[in-house]
Amino acid sequence: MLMQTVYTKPFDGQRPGTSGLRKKVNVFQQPHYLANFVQAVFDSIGDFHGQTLVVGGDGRFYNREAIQIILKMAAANGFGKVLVGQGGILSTPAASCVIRKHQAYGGLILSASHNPAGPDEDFGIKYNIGNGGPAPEQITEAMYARTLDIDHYKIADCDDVDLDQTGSFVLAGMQVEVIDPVSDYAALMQSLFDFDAISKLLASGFSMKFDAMHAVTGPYATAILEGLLGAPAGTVMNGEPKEDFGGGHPDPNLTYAHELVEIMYGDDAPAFGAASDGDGDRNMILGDHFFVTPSDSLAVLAANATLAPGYAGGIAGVARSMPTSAAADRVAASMGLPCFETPTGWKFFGNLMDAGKVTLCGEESFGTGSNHVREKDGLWAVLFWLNILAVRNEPVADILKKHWQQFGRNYYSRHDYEGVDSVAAEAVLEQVRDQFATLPGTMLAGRRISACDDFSYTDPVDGSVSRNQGVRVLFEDGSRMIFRLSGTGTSGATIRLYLESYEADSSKHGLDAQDALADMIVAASRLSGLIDRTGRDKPTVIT
Ligand code: VG1
Ligand code: CO
Repeated sequence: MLMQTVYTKPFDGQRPGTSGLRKKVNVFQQPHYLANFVQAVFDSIGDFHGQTLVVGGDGRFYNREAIQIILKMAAANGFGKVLVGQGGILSTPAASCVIRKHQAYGGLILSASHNPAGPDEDFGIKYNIGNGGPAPEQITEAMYARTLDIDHYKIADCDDVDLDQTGSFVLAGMQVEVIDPVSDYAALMQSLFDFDAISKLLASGFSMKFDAMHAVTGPYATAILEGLLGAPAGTVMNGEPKEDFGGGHPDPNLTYAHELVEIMYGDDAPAFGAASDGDGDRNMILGDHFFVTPSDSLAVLAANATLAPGYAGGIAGVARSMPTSAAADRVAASMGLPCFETPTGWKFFGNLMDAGKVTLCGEESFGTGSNHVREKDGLWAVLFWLNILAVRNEPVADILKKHWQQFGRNYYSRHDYEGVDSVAAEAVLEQVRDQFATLPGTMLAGRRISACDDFSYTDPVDGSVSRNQGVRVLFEDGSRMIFRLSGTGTSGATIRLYLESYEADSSKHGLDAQDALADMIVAASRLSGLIDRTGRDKPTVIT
């Protein structure tokens, strides 16, 4: 078999963002573009000779072509074996599960998560290390450095492989195993949750809907919810993965999952509704006419963790990304557990989990997970909620109301301004930074400012430091205003404004979050000059 060395030139802009390298499909389709990046990954991850690589993606347009290139490059670069999901499919959490279970050296996941898919939309790739989690910043920075001076890559000159039949074969001297993408993951879920109790709940007339949004969770949700747990056919909506995600935007929030939202807020609404994103790592949880914020969901899971068999022995601690509300902190404090605050992105949780410091992690961006894998996990969160509902036998809304009575309510909202001019977006953050010296001690939105900073994180395990992770205005009463630029977009800039206000008084827990935060919202846009600088008078998406 012929191994080729292809001479190439560097491409600009191959720096991985919050979650891998994401670009428009036509950028990836340029000759050598993907191969350059893959070679830069292989050149940055150490000695993997003879080891196993896991490969799979969310099924979006260009997934299959990308996998063919990666398989041939893995063979030429000396991997001993590749495990690839049938049809090229592996959800992000399933890829993490497979890496861990089969002790792979690492994995390449092809996804741009919830970003739209199709020939004119987005594609993405990220590398996960042997613990199953996203490569930490030192490694992604090494990959980026390598993309800047790369001059050749190695690839096997051979035919494409058939990804649609499970089984093993040899490709250019390397073993390839096409695996069922669901079975390892489903077995892991069965080991964590009480499937008998959930089956009984579902058989008792309890109604639910799961919206896979035409993305990767369709086969997983159908096999687990309708197959193993016996939920009626039709429980899973939009369960057929499509290369363009049905033309939709598979981001499980109140704006983009509107089909599910209409059902959950309509007549005869089911008791429980949930959705996941393009690559299966996000989740949205809804009750009958009730929305659970992701920050609250993490707090509820932490407070009720011992109700699920996989966590019956208790949890070691909790971690949340900095912009995520402090609702989980209150639960951790009451349970005497540590709570860590990390920068945005799942890669910062891996060290904490590996060191046994935390069991549950979450982000305000509809991400929740645990140390069962090293990624956030959409279906895992749905099953955890179902397990809690099966034990507590109460409506979702009642569980939240009781939670707030016990811990207080952290009113929370995120306002996204998408597709903003990059210079204007930087200027918004700079305007807030410019006031850091004078703001502390002054009043804003009826609250006294205690401190302002650019969030910086020192990893407690390896001591690495990540700076400039969000501009924060912190208040004495625990309220917060945070300005941050997205690291996952592919065109223009996205400003994320995160707002939080704590309310202990249970007579005031029934407000709409936008009403409860109205004064903070006005104050934040004045403080930052957001409207003038961006020309936008309202956010693109509110979650
Ligand atoms: C966003 C979210 C972040 C999440 C990341 C990847 O990043 O805010 O919390 O970890 O997406 O999620 P950013 O930099 O755009 O704010 V996923 O489901 O897109 O892999
Ligand atoms: Co995702």
